[in-house]
Amino acid sequence: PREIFLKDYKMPDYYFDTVDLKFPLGEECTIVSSKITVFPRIEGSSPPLVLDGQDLKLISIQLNGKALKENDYDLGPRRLTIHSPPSGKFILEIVNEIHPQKNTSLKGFYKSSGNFCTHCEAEGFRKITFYQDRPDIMAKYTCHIEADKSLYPVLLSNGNLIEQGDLENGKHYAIWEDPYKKPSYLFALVAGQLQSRDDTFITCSGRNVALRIWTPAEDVPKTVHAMYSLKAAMKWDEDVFGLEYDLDLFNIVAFPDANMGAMENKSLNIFNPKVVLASPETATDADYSAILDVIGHEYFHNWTGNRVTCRDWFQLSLKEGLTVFRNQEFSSDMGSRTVIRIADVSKLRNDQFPQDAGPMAHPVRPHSYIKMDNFYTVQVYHKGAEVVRMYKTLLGSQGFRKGMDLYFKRHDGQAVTCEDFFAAMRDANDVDFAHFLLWYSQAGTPIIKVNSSYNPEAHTFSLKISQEIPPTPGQPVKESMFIPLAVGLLDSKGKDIPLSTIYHGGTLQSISRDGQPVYTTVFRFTKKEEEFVFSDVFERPVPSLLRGYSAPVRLESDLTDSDLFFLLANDSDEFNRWEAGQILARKLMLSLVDDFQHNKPLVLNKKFMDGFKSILSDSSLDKEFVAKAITLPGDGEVMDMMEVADPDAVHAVRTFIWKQLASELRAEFLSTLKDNRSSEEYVFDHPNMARRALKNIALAYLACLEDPETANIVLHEYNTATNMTEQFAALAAISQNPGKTRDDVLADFYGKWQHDHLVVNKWFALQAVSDIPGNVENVKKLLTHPAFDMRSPNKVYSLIRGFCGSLVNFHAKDGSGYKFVGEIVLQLDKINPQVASQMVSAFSRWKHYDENRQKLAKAQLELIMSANGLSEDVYEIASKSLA
Ligand code: BAL
Ligand code: ZN
Repeated sequence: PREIFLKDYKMPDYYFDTVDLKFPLGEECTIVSSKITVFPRIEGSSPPLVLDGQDLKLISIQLNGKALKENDYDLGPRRLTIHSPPSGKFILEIVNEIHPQKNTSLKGFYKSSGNFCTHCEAEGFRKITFYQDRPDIMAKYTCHIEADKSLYPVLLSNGNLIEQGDLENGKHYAIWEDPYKKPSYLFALVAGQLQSRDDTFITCSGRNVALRIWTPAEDVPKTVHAMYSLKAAMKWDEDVFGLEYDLDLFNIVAFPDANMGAMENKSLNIFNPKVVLASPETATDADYSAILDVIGHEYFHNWTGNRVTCRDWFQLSLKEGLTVFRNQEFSSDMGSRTVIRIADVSKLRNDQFPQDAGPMAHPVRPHSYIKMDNFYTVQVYHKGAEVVRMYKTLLGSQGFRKGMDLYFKRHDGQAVTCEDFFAAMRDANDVDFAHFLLWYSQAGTPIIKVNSSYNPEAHTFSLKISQEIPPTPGQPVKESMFIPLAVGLLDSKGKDIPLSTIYHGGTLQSISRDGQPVYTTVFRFTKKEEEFVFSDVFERPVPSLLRGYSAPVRLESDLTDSDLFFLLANDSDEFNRWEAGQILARKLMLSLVDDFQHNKPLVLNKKFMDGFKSILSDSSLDKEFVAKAITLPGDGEVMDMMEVADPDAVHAVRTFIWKQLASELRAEFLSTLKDNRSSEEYVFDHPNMARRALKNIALAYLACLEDPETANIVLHEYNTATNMTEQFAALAAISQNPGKTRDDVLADFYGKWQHDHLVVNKWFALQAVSDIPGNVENVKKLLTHPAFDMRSPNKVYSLIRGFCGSLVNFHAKDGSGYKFVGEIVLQLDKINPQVASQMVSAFSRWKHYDENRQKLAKAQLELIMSANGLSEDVYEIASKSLA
């Protein structure tokens, strides 16, 4: 397989102006015709024109109406090279054959559940027709679709519907025209039996936009929340960024089988139904929140991704990091900002930090790839979003908005780079922070160490800060990064101290602005070591460091446990209140892991229990915040902090703490449960979600006690739940404990919901991730369950990826979990390489485990590598993991 490098980027020799596509949809195959207006980048030049094409049968090529002969071009497995195109502008017409019915990769054009659909990002358009399939080729498209009217009554593509009508033999046609230039990855076509929920949105300039959400007829009632989310997103983008929708129609299609969660094709977003369909009976609060988030995300791409797109795929974070940041802000404005921030940071710690410390570590802008699909990663998306967040932290809301405005002013209609975004931020604010660009090129999570000291005579408080960025593949030595470090100081009563001045670099600088007190300041920490000294501090303060998680770093400080308990009780920065509790919990878990490994009895620190109890009983706190604060750090996060990851110890310690807390605080959990029941109808709003979150976590704690009283209570909750959030939480709570009740309730749940594939996927996932010993056998059985289908990514994600999340069973000492997943990867690779490669990623950090597990996991990776006909997708992850 060929590796592609950022440093080798070259501008294309040719640009495309207009593209007319024809799709007469057939039951055996589809004959695609394209007519493209081509012009050379350098006038008068006529180098060979190289087109991408994969799994296509070429039928004919014409240039300016003249058919090409066989020796006028070369056709390889991945490329079509036309040797001597005419000079100047010319028309290229190509006809080729494709087989959507046989396309199980779900890339390009495919048919599933009776309907046709496309997915082109990143490089899927080349599986539809021959094209310069790269994002810096932006053209205006028309799309002419013909199909049997009864089988495919709905025919959709990008832009505006300009013509439609009936044809002979029961066929009909539709012609779509997209007035905006776009790269091929945003092309979309959907044909099938669908019905829509229709609504309208009036834009800030008074235009009426028709909104349609398409699903199979029976699912239309479940699109109310998606429509609400879309309208909220459209309004938010106008209010916050001044960005108005630019066409008169916006379509969303929920399509059952897709590799990704959703796709932002211009004016025809295609979604996994999981992030469109919801009803109180079938979807949880988490599903409702995900729908808001993802509908927002895809809609926001209309400007950040579609109107301004990426020059090449290395720049993916230009659109994804920025758009994740935008949907995070949207969800924060629609719900609880602190809770959203906590969830986003937890994701970084559990998923992104481990990846950035392993063999697949890569910068936010990768330097190379074999298969671009492998780089839709947490680094590009979520660390990328943190990079965008840092611009805002450094420039302030207004400065950030000025930068965004300049970005669109300069680059609307263009394919650009991360430097262009940076330059817009810099120029709009007239600031000099070139050093900041290292965030795009250096991989690895910086480690920041902070030591503080108070001088009571001089009334100064000093923070000595150092940074270190660990080596990552291909980057043994790193330069110091530009880190915005938000800091506040608390006095002995727990109140914020007004910050007036600091000494930095030998000079005294003012912090206060316009005479207003400032309680949080943002240091620009750029060197390997620096000292920041606050003046006029009249008592020893407790510093609140990295407020709001102002940079994606690992922070190590000299804060004592009593400082952390103090911050947990008092910090005005709510995120840092949660953070203080998490630091304490991480310390506790790691020290108990050590005890477990040395066969010492496990004892729960009383101060921790008391702190935990006071949070649980503090009725002044937001309930969802409390639910987050009494949730222990995730397994990924804890294992990532260990020299040698020990899944058995982490599992044992988590179970121990969980049970200890449940038995000591049984009364508190019972009253939390009782106080947070409600007989009201389901409402998706923050107070109700917060109430349910707190009730459900109390239930989970109580269930682990396994005594008859709590077992009955949990079963009662399951039986009386009137919405999926509470029903599924009760099911999950019961499923912790093996036995007849668990088996009965799981069977009952399936019996109730077998007609609803999204709910059945939850049922698969819950069983897959179970830590009940020997669960691999149950998961193997589920592979043959009538509801399971290896061709459906959602099912694979639920059952196989779910299983990879089990500490006990995926990492079973006898290697049974690794062997099971290794075998599945090889089966799956023949069906859908993109999904298979995601499963291989579960092995990536094999070197982080003990010798026995290393041997077992390595053997599976080697077996995978030795398979015949391995896809590039799986090859890339497996070979990089072994390197
Ligand atoms: N562009 C791929 C799907 C998404 O991130 O929106
Ligand atoms: Zn996106």
